[in-house]
Amino acid sequence: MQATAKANTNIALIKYWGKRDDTLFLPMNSSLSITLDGFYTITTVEFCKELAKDAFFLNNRPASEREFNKVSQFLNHIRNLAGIHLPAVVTSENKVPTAAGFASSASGFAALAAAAAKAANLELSKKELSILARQGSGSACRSIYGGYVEWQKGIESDGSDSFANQLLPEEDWNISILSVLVASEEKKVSSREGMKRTVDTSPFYDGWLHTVQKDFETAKEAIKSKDFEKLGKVVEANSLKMHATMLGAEPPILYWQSGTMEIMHHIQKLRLSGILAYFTIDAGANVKVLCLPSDEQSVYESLLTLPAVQSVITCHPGSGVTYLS
Ligand code: 2P0
Repeated sequence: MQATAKANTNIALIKYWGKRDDTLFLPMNSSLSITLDGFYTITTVEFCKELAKDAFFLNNRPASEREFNKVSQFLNHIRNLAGIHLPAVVTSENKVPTAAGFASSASGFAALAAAAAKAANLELSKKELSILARQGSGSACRSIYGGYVEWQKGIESDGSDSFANQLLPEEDWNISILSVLVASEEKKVSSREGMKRTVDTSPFYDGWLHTVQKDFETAKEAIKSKDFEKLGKVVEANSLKMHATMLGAEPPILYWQSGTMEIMHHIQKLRLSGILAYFTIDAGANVKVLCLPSDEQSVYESLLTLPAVQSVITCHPGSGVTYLS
C-alpha cells in the first residue's frame, strides 16, 4: 500500500481570504489561481502494519511536531474514507523555495492527498481529490489541477460543493510569473491566523465580501478571452484590497516591507512606459509580477536593478497533480 504523487504550487490571482468553517476549510469567497511549473512537492505514502504510529519525513529529516500533527490528522481523513486503521510513513521532498515567498502548503497537501488516497486504494475523481486536499490546506484544492484554476466557495455546510475546477489548461495561455524576493525573514503572522483575525475584527472585511465575487467574475472573463490587461488590472487591485482588509484588523497586520513598496511603485512605473506588468502579493512581503512572455526578460532585468531585490525566479503555468511510480 504505497504511492508517490507530485503536485505543483499555485499563486492566487483572486485571493482566498477568510474561512466560514475552520474545520472543513470552507472559504468565505471563491478564488482563482495559476498552478506554476518548477515549484513542487513529491510525496510518498506507505500504509504499513509494522509501524507503531505515523511517521513524517520532510526533506530527509523528521518533521517538526507541528508539521507531523497536521499530516497525521490529515491521514485520519483518508483512513476514515478507506476504512483502514494502519499507520503510515510519509516522505516529502519540497522543491518550493519558502524563501522566495511561496507557501508550500498548497503543493504539500495536494501531493499528500493524491499519494495517500492512492496508497489506500481509494478511487477518487479529481473533484473528490480537490475536496480532500482542501481539508489539509484551502489553497491545496487548487493545485490538483494545472493551468488556470477556480475554487468555487460553495454554500453547503458539509463542503461538498467547495472544490476546484480547471478554467484553462496550462498549454493554452502562456504568461510569465516572476517571484521577487525582498525579505527572507519569517513572517510574524501566519496566513491562517491572519485571515481569521481579519474576518473577526476588520471593519473593511464587509467591503471585501461585497466586491470579491465581481473581481472573480472579471478575472474569469479575462482568462476566457485571454485578455492580459484586463486580468492584470483586477489581479493587482484584488491583492491590494486583501491587504487593505488586514490593515483594518485588530491588531493590524502589515506584511509589507519597504522593498515590497519599492517593487509595487516600480511595476506601476513600468506600465507608464508601456510594459504590461502587474503585481500580486500574498500574506508576506515578497511580490509576484505577472507579464507577457515577450516582456519577461526586460521586466526581469529591470527588477534586478532595484536595491531591495534579492532574487527573481521566473515561472510559467504548470501541470496538475501527477503520480510517479
Ligand atoms: C490564496 N493565501 O488564495 C491566499 C492568498 C494567502 C493569501 O491561501 O488555512 O495556506 O491552510 O487554508 O491555504 C494561504 O493560506 O491557508 C492562502 P489554510 P492557506 O492563495
